[in-house]
Amino acid sequence: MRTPLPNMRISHFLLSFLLTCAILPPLSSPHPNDESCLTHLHQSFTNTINLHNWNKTTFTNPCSDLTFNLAGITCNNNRVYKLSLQNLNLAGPISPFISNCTNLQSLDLSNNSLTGHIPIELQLLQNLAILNLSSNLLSGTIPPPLSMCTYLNVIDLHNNAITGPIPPQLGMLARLSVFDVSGNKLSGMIPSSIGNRSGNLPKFNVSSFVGNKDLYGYPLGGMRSKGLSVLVIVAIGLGSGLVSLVLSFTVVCVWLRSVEKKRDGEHDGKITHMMPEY
Ligand SMILES: *[C@@H]1O[C@H](CO)[C@@H](O)[C@H](O)[C@H]1NC(C)=O
Ligand SMILES: *[C@@H]1O[C@H](CO)[C@@H](O)[C@H](O)[C@H]1NC(C)=O
Ligand SMILES: *[C@@H]1O[C@H](CO)[C@@H](O)[C@H](O)[C@H]1NC(C)=O
Ligand SMILES: *[C@@H]1O[C@H](CO)[C@@H](O)[C@H](O)[C@H]1NC(C)=O
Ligand SMILES: *[C@@H]1O[C@H](CO)[C@@H](O)[C@H](O)[C@H]1NC(C)=O
Ligand SMILES: CC(=O)N[C@H]1CO[C@H](CO)[C@@H](O)[C@@H]1O
Repeated sequence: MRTPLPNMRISHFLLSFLLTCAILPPLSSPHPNDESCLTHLHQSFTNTINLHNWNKTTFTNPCSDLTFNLAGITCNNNRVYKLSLQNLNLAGPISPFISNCTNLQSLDLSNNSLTGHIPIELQLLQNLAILNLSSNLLSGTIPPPLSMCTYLNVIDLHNNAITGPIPPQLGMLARLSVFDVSGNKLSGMIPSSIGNRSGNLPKFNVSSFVGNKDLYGYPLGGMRSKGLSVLVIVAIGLGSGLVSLVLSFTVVCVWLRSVEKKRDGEHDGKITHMMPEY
């Protein structure tokens, strides 16, 4: 009776193996949030010709080996963690459902033709470290709650049509090392939390802010604002008014004098004429 031992071992091993398989999730389980995220992104873009293999079937399991070649998508631990969709001629708005890609660390949609505003829902991406939306046609304002993404290292929004002020809250992002909002339509004073950062926080120079007509304050020039240009216009107006006043006064004076002289001359002549000759 020595044979049962190995048999028992084998059956024990088989049992535990089966148990493990039942308890652990399958190797590539699809994630409903990622599916929702990709489906809605795909729907909101109006030119998806360059999004190779982006279709309903692949969205259900974007991180499986079979659909490994989903354009621009990188996975980690079976979740979408990087979207690199630059230079793809994408148009249309950025879907707010982007926030369902909850493990996203890097979002690069740069150099496309995206329109609309920066979705405020980006604030829900708690792991977001890199945000590059540069060289698009985005308008609207920079959402202040972006400061909720505490891991943000990079905010690159250059070359868009973004309006409004720079939210001072963004200065709270301790890891922010690249900040570029050049070439937009931003206005108002650069908050010192961003323009003149204190302590060891990475500093941003002029190149981060240039090309925004109505933006002013350090490190851009001083009050290059509307207030000053209004003053200049008033000064020019007052100055030219004064000059024309002096000029017309002089002309009138000269004219009056010449008239007076003429009269005096006539008078003198008459007098001379009427003078009795001795
Ligand atoms: C989706 O793309 C995958 C990968 O290219 C392909 O195998 C599949 O047939 C496509 N499905 C549809 C519905 O187009
Ligand atoms: C932007 O994308 C276009 C193609 O759409 C490409 O020709 C150009 O080189 C890209 N620019 C940069 C700075 O990557
Ligand atoms: C953002 O994208 C643009 C265009 O693709 C690229 O030139 C730039 O270097 C990127 N910004 C950062 C901070 O990597
Ligand atoms: C920048 O900050 C420093 C220290 O907080 C301060 O002394 C300085 O006046 C500030 N510069 C400007 C231009 O605001
Ligand atoms: C501004 O800083 C960037 C790096 O953040 C650097 O490449 C660039 O040369 C600096 N520009 C000026 C004018 O100092
Ligand atoms: C499952 C899930 O997180 N759904 C969210 C996807 O994004 C939209 C827009 O932000 C939310 O409304 C959903 O709750």
